[in-house]
Amino acid sequence: PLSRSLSITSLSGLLPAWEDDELPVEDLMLFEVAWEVTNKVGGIYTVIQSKAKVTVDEWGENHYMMGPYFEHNFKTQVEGCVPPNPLIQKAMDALINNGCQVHFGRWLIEGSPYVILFDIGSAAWNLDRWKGDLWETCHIGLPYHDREANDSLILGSLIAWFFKELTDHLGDKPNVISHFHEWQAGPGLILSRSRNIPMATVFTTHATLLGRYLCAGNVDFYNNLDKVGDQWVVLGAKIRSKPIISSVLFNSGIDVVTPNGLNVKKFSAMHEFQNLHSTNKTRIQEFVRGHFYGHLDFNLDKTLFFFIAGRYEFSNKGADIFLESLSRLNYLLRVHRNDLTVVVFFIMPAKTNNFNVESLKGQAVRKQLWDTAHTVKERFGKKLYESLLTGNIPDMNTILDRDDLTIMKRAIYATQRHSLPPVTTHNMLDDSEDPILFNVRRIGLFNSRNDRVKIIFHPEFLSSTSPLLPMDYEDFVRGCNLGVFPSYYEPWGYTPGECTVMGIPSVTTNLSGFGCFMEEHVSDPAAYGIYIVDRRFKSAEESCNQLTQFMFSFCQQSRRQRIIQRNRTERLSDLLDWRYLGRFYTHARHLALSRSFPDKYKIDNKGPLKTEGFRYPRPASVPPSPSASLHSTPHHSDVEDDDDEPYNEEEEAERDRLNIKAPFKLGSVPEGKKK
Ligand code: G6P
Ligand code: 1S3
Repeated sequence: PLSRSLSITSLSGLLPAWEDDELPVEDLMLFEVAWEVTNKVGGIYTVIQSKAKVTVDEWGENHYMMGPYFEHNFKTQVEGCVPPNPLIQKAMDALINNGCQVHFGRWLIEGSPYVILFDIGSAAWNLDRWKGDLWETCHIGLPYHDREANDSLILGSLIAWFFKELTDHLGDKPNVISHFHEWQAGPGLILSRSRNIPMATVFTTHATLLGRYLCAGNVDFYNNLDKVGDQWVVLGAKIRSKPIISSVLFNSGIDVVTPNGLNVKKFSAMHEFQNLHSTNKTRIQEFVRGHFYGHLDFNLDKTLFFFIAGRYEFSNKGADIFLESLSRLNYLLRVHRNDLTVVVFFIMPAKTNNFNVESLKGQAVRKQLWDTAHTVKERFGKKLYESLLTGNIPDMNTILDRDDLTIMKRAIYATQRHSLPPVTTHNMLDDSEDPILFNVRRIGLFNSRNDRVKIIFHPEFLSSTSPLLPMDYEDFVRGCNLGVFPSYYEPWGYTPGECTVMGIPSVTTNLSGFGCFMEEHVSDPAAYGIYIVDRRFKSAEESCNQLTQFMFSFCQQSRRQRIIQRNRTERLSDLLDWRYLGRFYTHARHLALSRSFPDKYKIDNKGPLKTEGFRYPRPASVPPSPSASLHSTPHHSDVEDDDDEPYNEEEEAERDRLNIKAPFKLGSVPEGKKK
């Protein structure tokens, strides 16, 4: 019989009543198929890569990931080897002997999973034949020019071929279960099923094309969900094959909702993450010193760093309401004569023509000032030393001679600039049409002296090898004060989750899976540094005001309050740990096996998953603010740094901890069989 496919969507959801029976993984082989295996494109890479460890812990040598082969990715991320299981080698050989290239190795990430990677180019000559197969099987026609859809068909055909070869030689055992992620892996699933390959299958979607396209347009998506069917037809004509592949996959409905987890790192010293915040913040401050050279009339010790990052979908990711709210925040900080400055980073990749000269010059000027200070310091030190050797305190009025003063004056003159610090760090290919720049011009936030909110648009993902801002994303996030992700279309949204596990507060929305998940499981998310903007039931104007309020009240916190809040934020990490959230995937696999091989695999809980109903209570140690609208944040102070107050971070953390009953028992998660 045809194996029945499971559909899962990455929205937040209910927690399963956990079954104790573990799968006999020694009698099974698990394959996980995704376009983003060893291939970073977006959020799905994070799912696959971060989940690898818990999956390998459970499945050991019987777990394989499959995806496209790209030479650069293979060379930089994979250690090639021979498959230890001869059946895998045999199935690969069947393809290789027919002129296709298939590569095997260990992906060098935590858990070191095995990967089987298929070279799309080497099999492209089969494309027409495989298009014919797809048409005959399920009447999906792929347009000639659609590279993405064509590539996914080649990958899918190779994978279905591999599974056919593998299962033909398996006999009764082991049983195969394959898990396909997103529509790019869809053809592999469709073809496997149409060829009656005896295996259990799971399909996970991470975002729908329909949602992406409609939300990015001018459609009031969430209030017109009943009309989505019509839009599907309209879009089907526009983007053709992809929605059809998706609709074939969605036909069987949703069985399990799988919240996205992370591989949570726990430091042995409780406040190590606070120290990391401090060191990385210093690195960001250095960059800012260069970027704003000649205009550094704000106090870096009273400067907060906010950021937004992700795929450049301007309105889906909420960059539109973020900019609008920043303009309002700027106004509020100015009228309240607040001496705080907020530097906001937009990290969203756009088409560029490398860094711009002004940004590079800024860093060069900063470096030159540093070198000058160093030279003068050396000369000063030498003279001081010689003077002390002769038993004299030098005359401080003359210890710096004319040459020293000249060097210093020349360095200061070099910092003069006749333009404002640039908003963008790169030369944009589409400067006039770019939505962020267009809106920055509209609201007039040009990094002028009077503005309390400064903007830096870095239209490229961060890298530690960048000559401009040499930091990787993780270090950058750790150094910031607040991540702002006011998404409109966001099935899950990893960015605020990543902030949380690093102890950095963030803004999310009740239209994102992450925001809904937090709303469900944390009594007062804002107290833990998770600010949820209502974009579901409020107008855009009201959402903007709410976001502005969140940011403004964040700006009013003292340093001590920010530290307390970071401690709390970090405490939510357990909730996002794959060791816990991996259960949903395990449950989906149980369900798929029980449906495909009912004689061998049984599951008690066949119905929809049930919530365990836990909630993190409000933290008890710091009294809430009298203001109802701000009840969640630690109480505000007019003083930026009330460091004189006796304060013991460890005690504070312990007090909160005692108030929180463990929401779930991590011990109840099967550790898996380590092979
Ligand atoms: C960490 C460090 C402190 C530092 C603080 C800055 O907590 O341990 O030494 O003062 O970060 O916090 P802020 O919110 O001002 O970036
Ligand atoms: C998608 O990636 P995105 O940023 O295009 O998949 C992610 C992983 O499931 C999800 O977190 C995100 O909301 C989706 O949008």
